[in-house]
Amino acid sequence: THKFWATQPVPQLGEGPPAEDGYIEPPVPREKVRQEPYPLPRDFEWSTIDLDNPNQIKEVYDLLCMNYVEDDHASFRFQYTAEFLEWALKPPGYHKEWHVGVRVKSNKKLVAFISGVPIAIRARENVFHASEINYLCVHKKLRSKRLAPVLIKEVTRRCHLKGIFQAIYTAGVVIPTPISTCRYYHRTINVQKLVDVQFTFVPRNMTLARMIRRHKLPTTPHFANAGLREMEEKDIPQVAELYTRYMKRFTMSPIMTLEEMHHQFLSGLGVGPAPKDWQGRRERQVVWSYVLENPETHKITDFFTFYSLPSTIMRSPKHNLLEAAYLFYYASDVSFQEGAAEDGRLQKRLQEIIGDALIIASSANFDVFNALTLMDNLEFLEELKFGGGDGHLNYYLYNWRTAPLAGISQAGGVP
Ligand code: YNC
Ligand code: MG
Repeated sequence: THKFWATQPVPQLGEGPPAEDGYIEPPVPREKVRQEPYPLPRDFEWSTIDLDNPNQIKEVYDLLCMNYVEDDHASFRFQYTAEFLEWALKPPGYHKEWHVGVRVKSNKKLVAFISGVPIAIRARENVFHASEINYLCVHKKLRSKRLAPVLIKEVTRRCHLKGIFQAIYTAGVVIPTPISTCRYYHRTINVQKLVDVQFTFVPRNMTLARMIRRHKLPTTPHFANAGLREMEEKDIPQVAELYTRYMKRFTMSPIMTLEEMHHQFLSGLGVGPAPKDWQGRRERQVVWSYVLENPETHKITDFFTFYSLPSTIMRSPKHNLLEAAYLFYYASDVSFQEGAAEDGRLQKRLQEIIGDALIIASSANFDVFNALTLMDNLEFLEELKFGGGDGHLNYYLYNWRTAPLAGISQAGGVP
């Protein structure tokens, strides 16, 4: 039983599919929304975090770095970088009021956080404005005191004040009620390191040397001399068109404006010159975005993106940072060709472009490349030697009823 979630406008577990898609609670006019923040236990106070202030970004970074999501074995913990948080939490139209902190009154130490950013979502045939809720975190010393429900209610109140009554969020835990559940897949790049830190193991019928050979990647992408290049400002209109059309393949996807695409794909590129001959990476680079431009027509036919999200390695004497890349959005115009999804043409192209993403990630010294079982990922995961992991990610909608969704896109910005 879920004492808190039973009180919330979400489908309850085992409820069965609704007769019709739509909200659970109707929207409320601004003046009817609760005007005062929810009460906190007496030693704590609310604090809206100013992410334009590097000191405050650092405070969020420190909180998450020590207290955020770990794997089931407490071996790895996400280490979102300051530049990642800036990218994720300041998209076009963001509200600073949705960056909600809790501090200890006496010494002002930040001990909890939750955030929302605006997003437009299409779920089946409905489009609605929502908030994407992420980075819910309570300091390890304050766990199991029912602080999380207070944070959730407070961010909900602040969304309501902006006229937003729906939300999307993901979590490893199962609560009422997932609309979709995806599994993490991992493509080993640095075999030796991943074995050293016990992220992966040498299977019984294998040797380390064979495993290294099996995962070896070329140093130059397949499309290196056939129109592959970094995405640029001028590509955004074509990328947007490709994105919007490709996303129709899925039951749910974010709807992005040109400005939002620009933010998602081209901010967070880091500093310094682009890597030469596909080797290395920029300093503080968060997102990698590439297009395939037809050399004759100059049309953008494909694009793919991935982002960097390292994890702290908690129990290795040799290494303390796992450099992980995560597949983000991609699209191919091959999917618009009659019959291409059925006769293998789309599959082949996806294997080629995501294969190039792996090569670029490897040249940028990532240790592992992760992807979820969403979008068209099942078309290439096996062929490209990804292996299923033990992590799952559940997708949720707040105050929106719809039957479980098979075949979703990336649900928003980032997990
Ligand atoms: C979770 N991840 O079930 P019941 S994901 C939602 N998402 O309630 P307490 C969660 N609810 O079951 P703790 C949740 N985890 O009794 C727990 N809950 O109804 C529920 N971990 O609260 C739980 N970050 O304060 C239970 O638990 C109640 O002290 C228990 O705190 C939980 O960002 C947490 O995994 C997660 O920092 C803060 O364990 C803490 O354990 C922690 O006693 C490590 O809470 C980091 C971590 C979660 C990452 C994420 C998405 C969050 C979505 C929240 C829901 C948003 C709803 C939409 C709001 C906007 C609406 C509009 C408009
Ligand atoms: Mg608590």
